[in-house]
Amino acid sequence: MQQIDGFWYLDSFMESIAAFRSEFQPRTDDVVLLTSVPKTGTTWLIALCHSILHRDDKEEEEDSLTKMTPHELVPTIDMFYLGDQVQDSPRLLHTHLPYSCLPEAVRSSGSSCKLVHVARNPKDTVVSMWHFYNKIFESETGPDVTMERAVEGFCGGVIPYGPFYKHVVEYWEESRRRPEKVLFLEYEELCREPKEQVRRLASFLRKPFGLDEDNGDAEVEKVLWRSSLNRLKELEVNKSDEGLELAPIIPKSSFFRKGTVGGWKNYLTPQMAHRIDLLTEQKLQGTGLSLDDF
Ligand code: PAP
Repeated sequence: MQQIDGFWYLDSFMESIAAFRSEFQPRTDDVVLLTSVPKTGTTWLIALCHSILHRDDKEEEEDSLTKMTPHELVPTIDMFYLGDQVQDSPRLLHTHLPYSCLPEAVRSSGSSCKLVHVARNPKDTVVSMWHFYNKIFESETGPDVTMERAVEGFCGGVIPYGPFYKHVVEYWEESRRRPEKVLFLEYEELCREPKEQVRRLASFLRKPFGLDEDNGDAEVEKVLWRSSLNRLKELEVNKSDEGLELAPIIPKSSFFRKGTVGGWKNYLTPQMAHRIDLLTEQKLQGTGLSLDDF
């Protein structure tokens, strides 16, 4: 990895990241850029936003989630920058870049280019990351990366697009400064109160649900079901161990696992958990953000 402006990036994406940062131009009133640290809820956020924005489309278009894996429907634009994307408005794009490293045109574009960030509690994020990288680099002798090493890297800030805390806090603070531009969601809140959070997300995307119990709630439920982990992980397109077209090393199935809150308890020792908790407290002190699990 290489460190630039305080953040770590995988060598293989450096060229694409540089092109995205220097060339990308948001279109007036049409870009929604989803942002996340890896393994904090990207796939869920993509599916939710896609389902919200396309819920009035004809059935076959609406359910493109059954035909394409979420990461192919909405590619991570900094990793695979192919120039100005041909997409209908509102364009839905995703990036793992931290706020301070986004293209200047995005940061200065006011609320026409909206950003939605999803954050997750750090312990489940580490464990999810550990599973993901070990799935990609599976070896016959067991995990290549031990949990000790994963926690060490995480706490030292040396993860792709890390340090984790600096990344999350940048979006959190920007969402407080400019709530009309940046919406900050938390994985745990989405799990705890999905209907309220999805309504919040839809309003932010300028596609609010009706307030009536019959239609409004039924629509919300439908979006939640379409985007649910249980449904997505059973779809043929997502079960495949075939790689993504733009990144053949990453199996499509690797984005879907347990999706639990607090699953870290099965993997982290009390010492590891304590170390992460102390760091979380220290790094989030005074920010008003807590990133708790439950
Ligand atoms: P990415 O950043 O590489 O795209 P991302 O989607 O952020 O990965 O994270 C994957 C996690 O989200 C996995 O969590 P786990 O390892 O703790 O299980 C995955 O199971 C979970 N996930 C994927 N899709 C959904 C979904 N539709 N709803 C809830 N959680 C999901």
